[in-house]
Amino acid sequence: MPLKARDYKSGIKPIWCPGCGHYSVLNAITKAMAARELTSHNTAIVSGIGCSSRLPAYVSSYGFHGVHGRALPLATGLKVARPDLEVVAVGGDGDGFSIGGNHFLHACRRNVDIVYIAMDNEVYGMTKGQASPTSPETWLDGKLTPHGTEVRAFQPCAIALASGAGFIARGYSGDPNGLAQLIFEAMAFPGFAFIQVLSQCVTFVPEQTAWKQRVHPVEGAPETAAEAAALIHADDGFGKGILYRSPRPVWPRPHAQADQTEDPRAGFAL
Ligand SMILES: Cc1ncc(C[n+]2csc(CCOP(=O)(O)OP(=O)(O)O)c2C)c(N)n1
Ligand code: SF4
Repeated sequence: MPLKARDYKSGIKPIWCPGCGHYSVLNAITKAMAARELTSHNTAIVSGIGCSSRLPAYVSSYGFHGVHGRALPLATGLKVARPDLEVVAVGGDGDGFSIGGNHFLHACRRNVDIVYIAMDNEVYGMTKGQASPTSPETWLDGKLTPHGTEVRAFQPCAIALASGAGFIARGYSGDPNGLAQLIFEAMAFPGFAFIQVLSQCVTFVPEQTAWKQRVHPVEGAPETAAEAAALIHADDGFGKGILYRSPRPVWPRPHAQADQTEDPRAGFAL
């Protein structure tokens, strides 16, 4: 009998703040898992550290709660070793774009067949509200950035495109059904699929509840990278939907797998 979204919940109660956007991302992931008829034993959710990175504990699947900023190398290694698994990396903007920023660039360019969901609340939630790479330049926090960050915000979708990602989408925690559809499409995409999810932190950036008035569907369906670049640069950062979808060969290529005839540990005294 097909499983329902609720069947993919682990039974561990999330400890996120009431109203945190990450609840909706969890719901969207389990909806997408049900729609794709995944099982607990053919799915692995991998994370780094942060409020968002607690998510694997809440899903009934294989999970790995790793080291801060290292969700993508963990997910990459897992998918290369176990291509039969649906591997989903999750985490926050701090985890993925600050300490993990270099891994993000290389995951986009390497094109291993994994899904990466960055739950972007433009702040370090877990460590109590410091600015992150995606914090707006003018974001004022009286104690920590009293004059704003005075640093240009990181643009995850533009950087994903420039780094070679073949699937780039933006979702919103206030639209869990739309987000579930994007995750479904990302899982179906052959190659690295990146979704930036605007996922509000109601505790440290309560003004993000106004995002619901700002999000809008993206205009257009770009077919080339140049068209996608134009769309992403023209967008105000609140356009949700698929910004780019263009498959290219995934890594590892079939010949690389065929060459691995010997146990790589042979010769080592274990
Ligand atoms: C190596 C290392 N550096 C710093 C930290 C402290 N730390 C834990 S979570 C975090 C940032 C979390 O922010 P984000 O990834 O945006 O997730 P959120 O909590 O907002 O969901 C930081 C800096 C750590 N755990 N390990
Ligand atoms: S601190 Fe922010 S990100 Fe963390 S659980 Fe609370 S609302 Fe969510």
